[in-house]
Amino acid sequence: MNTMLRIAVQKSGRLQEKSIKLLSECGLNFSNGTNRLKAVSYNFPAEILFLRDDDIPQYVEDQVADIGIVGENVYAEKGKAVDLVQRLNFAKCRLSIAVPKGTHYSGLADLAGKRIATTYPNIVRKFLSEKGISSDIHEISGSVEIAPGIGLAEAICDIVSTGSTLLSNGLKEVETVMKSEAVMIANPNLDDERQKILDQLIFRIKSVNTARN
Ligand code: PRT
Ligand code: ZN
Repeated sequence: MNTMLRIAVQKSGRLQEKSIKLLSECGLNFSNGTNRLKAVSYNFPAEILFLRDDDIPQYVEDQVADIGIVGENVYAEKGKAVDLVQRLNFAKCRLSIAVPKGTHYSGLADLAGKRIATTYPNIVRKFLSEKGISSDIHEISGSVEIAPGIGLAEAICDIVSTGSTLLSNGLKEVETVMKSEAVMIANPNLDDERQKILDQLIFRIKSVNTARN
């Protein structure tokens, strides 16, 4: 059996298409079935595993996959024992705190003791504690932007791209917690053969990104 690098890619969603596109620009050809669990490249020693983005850091830590492509926000939130090996220059966004438009806001101190709804409790907790602010963080799994409107929280922390979701929910962005883009993560204990394949792939990604800019 020849060694193959197992690459975890989002099964469907905002990262899926561009992740596949990047790999194919790197010259990896493989059966491109998004409904399948995996696809094997026939001209590069790699196979792609299609997974939910939230699960990818754990699978990479557990060596079910060797590397993966996720949003930096997911990498940071999960805090798994994986390395960020390459920034990928797509899916750019930011994780921001927002409050209802009519709320007076003069700085982070205003968030002390307030309820903040988010899908990213670990990132938010760390951000606020580094600033010496103690808030009440409510983890919710979706539709974070409606939380203030239904009386669940005074503020939210969510992914922002154009800002139109905040606007249409009557919210204003008041703090940027982190900037994010798609990143490649890797298990820190790859064997020599897999490490060599990864080095080759990263070399190609860098060439693709240089050609683009
Ligand atoms: O099903 P699965 O769990 O795999 O996917 P998912 O639904 O968790 O993730 P998905 O596909 O929505 O996003 C994957 C990654 O794309 C995120 O982790 C981010 O790193 C990145 N990304 C880039 C975004 C956005 N832009 C984005 N705009 N992720 C989410 N959004 C959402 C945001 O949550 C909010 O609801 O879009 C809305 C805000 O967009 P604007 O343009 O209105 O500001
Ligand atoms: Zn997800």
